[in-house]
Amino acid sequence: MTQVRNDSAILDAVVVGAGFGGLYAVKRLTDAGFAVQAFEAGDGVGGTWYWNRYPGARVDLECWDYSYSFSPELQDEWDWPERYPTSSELMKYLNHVADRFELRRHIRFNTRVETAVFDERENLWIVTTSDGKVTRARFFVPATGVLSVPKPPEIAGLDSFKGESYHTGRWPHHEVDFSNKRVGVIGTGSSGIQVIQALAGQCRHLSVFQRTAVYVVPAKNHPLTPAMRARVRATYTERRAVSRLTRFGIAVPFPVESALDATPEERSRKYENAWENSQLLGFRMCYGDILSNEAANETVAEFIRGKIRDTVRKPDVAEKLMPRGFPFGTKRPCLGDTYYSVYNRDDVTLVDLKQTPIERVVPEGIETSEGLHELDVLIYATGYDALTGALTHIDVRGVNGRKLTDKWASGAKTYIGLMTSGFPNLFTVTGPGSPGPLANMSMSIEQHIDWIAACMTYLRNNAIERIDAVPQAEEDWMQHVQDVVSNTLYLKANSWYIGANVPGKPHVFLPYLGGHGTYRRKCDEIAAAGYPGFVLSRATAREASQASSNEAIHVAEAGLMGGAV
Ligand code: NA7
Repeated sequence: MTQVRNDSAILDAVVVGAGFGGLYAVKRLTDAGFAVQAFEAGDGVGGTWYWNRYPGARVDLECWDYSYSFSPELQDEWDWPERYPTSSELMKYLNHVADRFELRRHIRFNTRVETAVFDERENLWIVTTSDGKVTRARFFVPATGVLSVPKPPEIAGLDSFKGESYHTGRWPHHEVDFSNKRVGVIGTGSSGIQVIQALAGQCRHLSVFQRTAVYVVPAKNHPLTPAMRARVRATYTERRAVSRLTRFGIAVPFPVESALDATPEERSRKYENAWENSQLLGFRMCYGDILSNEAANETVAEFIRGKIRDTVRKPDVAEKLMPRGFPFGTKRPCLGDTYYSVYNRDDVTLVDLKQTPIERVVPEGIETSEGLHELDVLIYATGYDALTGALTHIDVRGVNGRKLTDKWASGAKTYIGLMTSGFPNLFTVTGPGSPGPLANMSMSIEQHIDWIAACMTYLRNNAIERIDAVPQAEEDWMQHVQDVVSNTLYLKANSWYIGANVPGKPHVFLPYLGGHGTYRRKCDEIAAAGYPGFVLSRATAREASQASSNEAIHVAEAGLMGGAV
């Protein structure tokens, strides 16, 4: 493989994106001696955090877990100021990473990847970008993120609004002035909950348009002192090692006890403790069956409804804020220290769209079935075309010119969340079929990229030019993904995990719920066994046509699918 880097040369890999995934891919692959070109649509690094700069934006995992583990020096030198870093703090961190490891020279900014076509004769990906250039590389590694293509609301009249409007996932890079303005927020997922808390009291009036009430648990965010940082650093290595083997990729063991075996008093004590000392996974970690038994789940749901009743002074508003109709945890719970109390303010109105649906956006604001809500600023916190959107927005074509969008028309399929058959040498990062968003994302990203780098090294060392997933191995893996989720309550919610938030998107549960640790072990076993479930080929198709057949090294059956967790 050549090490030369220019547009006409053949590179080892094209990476897409310069967020957590893209930066680590550049670092890991160049360290392994590969020639890499990354492309990033934005004018800087940051990925999700580059685009999500709305007021209140911050990560919902603790900084200790949501950060790179590959460099002990980086871990030691970076001082997080708060338990849950803001988007601007995460941007500082990722810029520091890019500088410290000299990654920018491998990244072309302001450049969007438009097409990626697999050349079967040469076993190369031909990548065209928005600057009109063509790049050829052996491997294509789209680290495009799980939540990077914003989903607009399907509401009539969006363009008619005469005020300012913003999507949380494409927030402008200039300061937005809300003072003395009437602001409307559509959407009450994690982004909406954060922006609502940040804007309440900072504008003339805030109207929240809620379609589905969600479970919001306290963030208990706080500044970090040097002593707190020192305590974590004293056992950081062990903490990371434990995290790598757990279900969610954080160092908290998953319990086995049932909520239903505990007395109401015991449960109440445990839930009060989770409420007071919460983190995102706190309630899910109280008992082993919160995510698998409806009655157990309802004990948490009712506890949180009780907290809403206690906090929100107007009973009719409290009632509207109570999540019902889907189990706790099956849509991502949100974090918020002041969310419910926001509704005690006179300058905040909750509009329940279940009772009074939006009819259209009009120049003056939003018209619901009960009348006009006049607005100066409209914020769409309406989510993303998650998991597949970023990849299907690139025109990707594999063997026989087949489009990825056609292959995934009835649901995305991958083998172990890393390759999709018929698209050789394309590695997905935290994509469908991997634990992705249902585990610590930064740890999932490192695990994926480490696996990909090791695989590419193996191929290089064995003079193998092409790797593809075996279709049956992929079918078996996706069946396993469905079997695991069917033992849980996750299918009872219309979540973005299942594609239910995007009209017309096939309803298939895409993340692998077997747990980060189990998944990591499966991936490692497959690599150690010489990549069963993949077909590896040494000669190019061109050489093969001369030599009468492509020298396939093996087509192994996966055989590692059993043992759901
Ligand atoms: P989410 O979690 O997908 O939330 C989107 C919200 O927008 C949700 O409340 C939706 O209601 C609402 N929505 C979407 N379309 C509409 C329309 N047309 N009308 C009214 N309301 C609508 O996205 P977020 O950005 O908040 O969070 C994404 C992830 O980022 C989150 O899970 C964390 O992992 C971080 P619905 O529930 O569909 O009724």
